[in-house]
Amino acid sequence: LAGLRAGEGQGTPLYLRLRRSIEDALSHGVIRPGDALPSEREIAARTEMSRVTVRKAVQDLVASGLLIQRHGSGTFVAPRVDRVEQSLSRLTSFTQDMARRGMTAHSEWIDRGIYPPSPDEMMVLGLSSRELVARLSRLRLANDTPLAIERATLSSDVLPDPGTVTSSLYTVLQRTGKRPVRAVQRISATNLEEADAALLRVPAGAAGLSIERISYLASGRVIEFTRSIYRGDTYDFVAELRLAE
Ligand code: 16G
Repeated sequence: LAGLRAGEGQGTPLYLRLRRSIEDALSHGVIRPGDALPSEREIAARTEMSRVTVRKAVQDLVASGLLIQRHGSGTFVAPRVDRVEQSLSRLTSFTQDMARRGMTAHSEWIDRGIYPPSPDEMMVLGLSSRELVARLSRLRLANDTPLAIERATLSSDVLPDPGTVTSSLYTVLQRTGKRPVRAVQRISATNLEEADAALLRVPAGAAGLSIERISYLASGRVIEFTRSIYRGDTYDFVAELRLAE
């Protein structure tokens, strides 16, 4: 904490100077991921700033995801999420991907139900407006860290009761012989909107990867249309390339 005194910088609001000092302490490893921050009162005493100023600096850093607050136990430096490397040549499920890395996959449901299809769902899944779709929207977490938001749509013939999906969608599809064998995936850059950023616990506007996956059965029928948002700070997609003929 010795390095936490507000830095120089005439004209810069005090809370911003304190915020920068804390950011510097973080980037220089003076305080590390998982460390507890001293109490507001203690920081105020050591930096000779008011508690209001200290609170504002801390709240700013909480909002930007660098610090986290746990009720009753204080403020901590957010744990660092190691980047996840994801192969682009294998068709796997989130649960499988995480298990392979020794992590446990969890989902928090955003929505799970049967709906009339939207025009793009009709087009991609080859459905008419009289048919219905199953929508599964989930926040996907690994070891309690949110990594992605996935919004999957399947025809309701394929998944008449979305309630049967409690953990892995692909495991449920496997049981009914409808696990996809091929998929086309499009990845593009995006800046996270406020609501998605809040779910993923990153600052609004942070970098994200928007991924569209259309999955097929061996027969060529489209089985799944998924639109996902992955955190840009945790994912590396890796593809193996071979010399073109
Ligand atoms: C992957 C897929 C998603 C699929 C999910 C099933 C992307 C980019 N990829 O995350 O399309 O629905 O796996 O996972 O979204 P599960 O079997 O663990 O539910």
